[in-house]
Amino acid sequence: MLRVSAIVLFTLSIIENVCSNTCGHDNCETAIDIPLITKLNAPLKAELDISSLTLQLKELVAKHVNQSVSKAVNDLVENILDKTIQTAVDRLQTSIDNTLSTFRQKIEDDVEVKIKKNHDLLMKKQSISATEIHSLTILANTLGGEMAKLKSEVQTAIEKDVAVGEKGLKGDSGRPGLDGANGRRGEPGLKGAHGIKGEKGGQGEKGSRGESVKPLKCSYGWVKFMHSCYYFEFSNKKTWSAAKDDCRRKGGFLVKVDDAVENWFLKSFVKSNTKSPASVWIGANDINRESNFVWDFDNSGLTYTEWSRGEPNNKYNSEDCVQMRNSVNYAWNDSTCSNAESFICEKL
Ligand SMILES: [Ca+2]
Ligand SMILES: [Ca+2]
Ligand SMILES: [Ca+2]
Repeated sequence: MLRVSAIVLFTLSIIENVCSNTCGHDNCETAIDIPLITKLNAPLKAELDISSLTLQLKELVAKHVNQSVSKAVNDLVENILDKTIQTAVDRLQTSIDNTLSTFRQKIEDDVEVKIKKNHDLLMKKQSISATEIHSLTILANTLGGEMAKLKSEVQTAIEKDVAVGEKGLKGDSGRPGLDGANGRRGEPGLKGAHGIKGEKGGQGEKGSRGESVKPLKCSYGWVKFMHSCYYFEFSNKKTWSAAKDDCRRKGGFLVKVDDAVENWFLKSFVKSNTKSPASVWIGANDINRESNFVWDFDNSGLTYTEWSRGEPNNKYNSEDCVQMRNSVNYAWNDSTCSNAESFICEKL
């Protein structure tokens, strides 16, 4: 607007100068009335381009109007756009908040359910461990169920054990041979009393039999069967060597399977466990000399075995430790000592 005013004033000054130079007092009767310039007494001269001036003024006014209208329209559009965008942003934010809230709630619910589930599992596991040991101890001591099927095998093994004991006593003298017969009676009397009576005979040899009937108590976590306590480690799998060390730390040794009865008991216990380990280390190994299997406990050879079919095969020339394997009904297999497996400790 200031610019327009300046142009008009400038134009007026030009016109006034022109008129003052060309129009005398008598010649100014023909002066025209120029719009926007009311007191201009200028003659109509070709040099004064009024139409051009008017056109310029119109253009200026039109330009100004256009700018104003354009700005107003732009402001209006921007305002509408701002409101529209803000509304959209608000809706989006609300939607995101709702989604996040729902998602967070779902995660919290899931976590709570999982925590409860883990807790239940833990309680169940603890419950299983206690009841399991109890029931299996009863199973072992009563020799029920499967024991009936293996009764003849048990009897044969027991007789074999007794026979071996008698031979040892006979070594002393002829007379002790008779005493050896007494030893047979002592065997069913594992309950204790008969063994002690044997000592009254005054013979040192019989004293050793007294030891065999010492009442055996097993520590917590150990399972008693016959003359040994057993610790079944199914949770912490270890290499054969680490398992051996762990058994020694516990005051025992990696189990030595002396006969079919002990083998049957160990297999029955492992099979009845809910974890059903894929394999379980026992103390037999041929680490020192290939194919010469011995028990780690006393370095004695294997008098009883239950090798699985085709075993021991020393596969890849790297199998020196013996395990019971689930896939073959826990029959024995030589395997790689560095594998981490469950294992069984024995304590006398
Ligand atoms: Ca044993
Ligand atoms: Ca081997
Ligand atoms: Ca093998």
